[in-house]
Amino acid sequence: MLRTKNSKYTISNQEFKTRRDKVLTYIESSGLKAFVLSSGTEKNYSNDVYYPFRVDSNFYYLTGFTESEAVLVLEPGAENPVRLYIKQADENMIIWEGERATIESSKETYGFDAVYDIEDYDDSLEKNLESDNEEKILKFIHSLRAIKSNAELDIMRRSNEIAIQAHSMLDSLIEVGIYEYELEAHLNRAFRSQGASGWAYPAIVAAGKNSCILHYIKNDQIINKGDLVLVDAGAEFNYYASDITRVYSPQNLSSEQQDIYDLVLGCQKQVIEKISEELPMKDLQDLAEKVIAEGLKQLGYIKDINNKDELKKYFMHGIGHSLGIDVHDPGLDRKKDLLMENMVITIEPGIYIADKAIGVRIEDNVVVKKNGYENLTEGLAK
Ligand SMILES: [Mn+2]
Repeated sequence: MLRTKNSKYTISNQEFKTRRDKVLTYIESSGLKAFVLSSGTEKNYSNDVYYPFRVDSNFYYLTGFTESEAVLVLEPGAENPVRLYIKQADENMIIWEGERATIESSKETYGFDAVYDIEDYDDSLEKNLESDNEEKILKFIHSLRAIKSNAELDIMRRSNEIAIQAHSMLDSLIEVGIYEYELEAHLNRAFRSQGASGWAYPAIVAAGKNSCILHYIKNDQIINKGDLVLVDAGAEFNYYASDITRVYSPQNLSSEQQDIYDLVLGCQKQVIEKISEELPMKDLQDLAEKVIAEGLKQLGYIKDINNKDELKKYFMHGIGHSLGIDVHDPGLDRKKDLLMENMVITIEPGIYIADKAIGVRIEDNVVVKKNGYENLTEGLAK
């Protein structure tokens, strides 16, 4: 039943083609020559073991092709403007690793103008391209990636559903004496068993003082009585990330913990309510900083609500970021860009009081709409 459900979340070959056409038009109208992009190479883990391959995000966005050591060339003036070079499997590779795409299958499936073996790739074109121009084209691709299509939004809704289901069981699993990695193991099992490829980023399961380490991923400590446990974990489903943070505890919160929790949650709700097309992303940051500064002053943690240095000791990161094929998706400059319809952003205020081992961050994934928003993480209690 689950497999049937997941199989309807796909991006059509026509959509991938439309994206390439937009980039071809951009290259041509900007007077540039061509764009060359690699799908990436297998990365060594140790000795003869390799990490599972994950295709380059821009390459995936333009092709839907997910194998390693392929090269895409977009060259508007050429006889074949869209060319793909792929590494085909020889007999020995088929025995050890299985089939790979072939020239025939790739031409048929993806609609490129021409597909060749990577052995026939000649890098003289690539060598003559100016890196500044390639940067410009990349920036254009990022601007496309920032605005999600309906098909992408469907996939991101599903990615959130999977992560919500994974998080929603943590309340009943958490108890004093278990280890952080036990919750991590549950999350990874829940992602994979629902058809996600796995995590979108290594899960942060941070108990007690670890909750104040922003990118804590060791996850090897015991959960003690009185600990808050900050869990920042999302799935990657069909190449799209979810990115959700909740705070759990094996018992009721102390009044000190509760005060901080309520402040972060109140802030998050206010920020989300403000989301709408054409609002500068920076306004959301300013609002979050204002609400948290006022709250921290009331609770006696800071003296001056206008002193940014004082505030930064407790709230030192951005209110959110673009989300998509990458968990920190490109294409949205948080300092100067306006929110646009169908951008997907995270809203994740946090307060970290290291000497009291209180770290609270609450993070939802939200689609920007013309006059408001759609919260993809609505289904998860907070
Ligand atoms: Mn995030």
